[in-house]
Amino acid sequence: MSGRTKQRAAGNSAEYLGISSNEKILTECYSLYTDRQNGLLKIAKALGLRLLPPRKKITVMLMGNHSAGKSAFINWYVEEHIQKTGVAIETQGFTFVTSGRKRESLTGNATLHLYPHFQSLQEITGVADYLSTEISTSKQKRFSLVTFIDTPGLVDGDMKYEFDVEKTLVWLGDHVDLIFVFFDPMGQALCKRTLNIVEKLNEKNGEKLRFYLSKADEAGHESDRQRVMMQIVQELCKRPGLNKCGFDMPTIYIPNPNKPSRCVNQIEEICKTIEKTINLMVQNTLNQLEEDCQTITETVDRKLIDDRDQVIINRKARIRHFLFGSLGFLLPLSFLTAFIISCLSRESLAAVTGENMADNLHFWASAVSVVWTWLSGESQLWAMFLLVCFSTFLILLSKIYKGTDPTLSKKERKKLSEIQNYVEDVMKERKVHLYELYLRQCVSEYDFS
Ligand SMILES: Nc1nc2c(ncn2[C@@H]2O[C@H](COP(=O)(O)OP(=O)(O)O)[C@@H](O)[C@H]2O)c(=O)[nH]1
Ligand SMILES: [Mg+2]
Repeated sequence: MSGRTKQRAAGNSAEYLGISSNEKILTECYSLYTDRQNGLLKIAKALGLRLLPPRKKITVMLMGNHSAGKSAFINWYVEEHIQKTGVAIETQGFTFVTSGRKRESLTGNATLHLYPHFQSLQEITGVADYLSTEISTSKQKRFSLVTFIDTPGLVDGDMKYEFDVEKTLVWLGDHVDLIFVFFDPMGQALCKRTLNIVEKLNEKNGEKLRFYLSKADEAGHESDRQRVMMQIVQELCKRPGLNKCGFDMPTIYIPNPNKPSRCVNQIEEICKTIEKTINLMVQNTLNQLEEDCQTITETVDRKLIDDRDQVIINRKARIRHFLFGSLGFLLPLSFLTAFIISCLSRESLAAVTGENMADNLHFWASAVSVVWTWLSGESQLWAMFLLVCFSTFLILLSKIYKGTDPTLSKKERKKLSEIQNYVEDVMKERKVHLYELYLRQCVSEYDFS
């Protein structure tokens, strides 16, 4: 193998590794969460936690003037003619272009089923009838990890939509990973509507925005292109919300073998931006997995500690309940017995309880009756009243300690410990494996680039 071929083969294997690694990591992460038996979502739900499953793809929204080349770019990236293109053909609604097992076109409601979190978009702007999805089996570039949203071309003037296009685009801006704004060198480049929306998007999602001068091969000579670009940048800078200047605006065009152009084509920059965002998502997904495992372990720890504390509280409460309760009953009972015993002769008592016991009981009974005779008639009534009150108070006190909070059964504690062990051992091992896979891919990308 020649040096060059070897290099290409290595590059291809890195490429292959890149695709399969990121895809593999995301798919495995997804199944770690959604597994029906031991998935993190199921575990978390049982613990009263709410976790979200990781995403499997990034979402890229394309916006810009009518005929700026948005649909043509998607077709180029996917390497399949999915979206209709043409100056006269207007993309009326929002089309999600995503990869799947079968070539299919879905309507608005099916799209909302596929992307349930867009349901609130429908509630805000009533856009459902203008949503659609194109599923393609293409595996070109990084398409298996990207969903594109093709948006209606914007034009100034009276063009009326049945739904609020601006609101929809701004709402989507919050929910996508990247926003590509295409400016074409033709007349429409400085459409006010586009600039207004870009300004609004920049308020909250400035870091997602990327600007491109599309159809650069149609911009004439280099000097014309520079002039168009200057004009666009100046127009952008005029907007108070966008006054950051120093706009980076790669020039791109769809390569056409029948119409070679000498113009510099930076379309690969877009691919690199997509690639970087995918890598970032993979990293975030792995970090989130780590964080979620940690949350689960900590929740189980807290539950077990709280339960141990509750067992001690319950035990103390039960002892108090028993002590106050028995004292509340025994106190009046012992005085009553003393009076009964004092009425009995010592011999008849001895016959029932034995000599020793009879002595003790008789001593107790005579002590009580001596104290009783010391009291005057009214004081005896008071003493009885106080005795009843005191024993009622003790019984009420014991009732307060009756209610104990439930604690975990032995089986439940065992189950919690099992969950913890599973998350700490099994998940950790898979997590480490996935991190390794990701790092290996990064190193190989670095090595072969
Ligand atoms: N020369 C040239 N034509 C392009 C390029 N991209 C798109 N077009 C053409 O421009 C027209 C409008 O493109 P389209 O993708 O439908 O624009 P959209 O309205 O932004 O979706 C079509 O006829 C495309 O073939 C490009 O990079 N170079
Ligand atoms: Mg279009």
